Amino acid sequence: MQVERLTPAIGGLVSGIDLCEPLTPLQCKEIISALVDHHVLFFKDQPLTPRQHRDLAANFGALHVHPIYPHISDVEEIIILDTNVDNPPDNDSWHTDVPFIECPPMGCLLSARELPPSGGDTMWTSCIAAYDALDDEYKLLIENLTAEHDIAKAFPESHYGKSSEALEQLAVARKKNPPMRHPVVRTHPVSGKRGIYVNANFTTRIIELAPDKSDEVLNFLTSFVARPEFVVRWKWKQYDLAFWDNRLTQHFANADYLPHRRVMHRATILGDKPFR
Ligand SMILES: O=C(O)CCC(=O)C(=O)O
Ligand SMILES: [Fe+2]
Repeated sequence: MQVERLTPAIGGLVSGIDLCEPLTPLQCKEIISALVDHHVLFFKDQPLTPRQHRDLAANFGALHVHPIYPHISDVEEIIILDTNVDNPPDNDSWHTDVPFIECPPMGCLLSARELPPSGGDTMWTSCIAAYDALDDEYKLLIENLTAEHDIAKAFPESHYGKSSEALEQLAVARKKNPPMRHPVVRTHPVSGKRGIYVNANFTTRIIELAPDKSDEVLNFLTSFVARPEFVVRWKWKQYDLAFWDNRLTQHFANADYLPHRRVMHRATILGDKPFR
């Protein structure tokens, strides 16, 4: 397996490995080590079936079943993101996945199934590189803060509650997933590096700060992480697979391709409880 660095901050293009075949323990170790180093890995031409996709992800931990997104009928761990004129894309804002649970995902494996003729690129940013670039005074200011993450902010009724069944599912998901608190700055459990762990989609407030100050800090941090020098942008081909470290990255899916359709499959690997 070889890894080509795509930018100084983030991104590795992996070659020399067939993910449709079962992985050896050594290959799993090499992938995790490359992931921790590069934050997001890209593998070209990996035509996985949903079961192969699930089994591949299961090498790296227990899998999450999403409370709202639809899944493959007999493979509940594989989310289907099928966006088109009737289901417009809404992942065009910077976020980390599933921060509303106590032990948010360590990583996600996203497979491109059907793509528009152009557009639909995805970007990832390194929240470690962003944290490193803050000045010391700002690092001190945010060091011991705690933020709240709310599923209701990212999955509003206006988009996800369009039928009575959908509304009911949303109500159940919200009840099961009340707002969750995590440190604003978390330490990566493998590399020991620190990074910013608030995002525009899910984070509602910083509990130690007055509302105005909380908004100010959140607005600053959630726009700072999107600076181009922390970002890698991927132009998908069918059956490309991205594996991102969801602990200290955020991603943004460009929503520039309607009226064309775009279909992606995602497996979500559970992680540890964030710590300072
Ligand atoms: O469709 C994409 O490129 C990414 C969507 C997304 O945010 C996700 O799969 O978590
Ligand atoms: Fe996402």
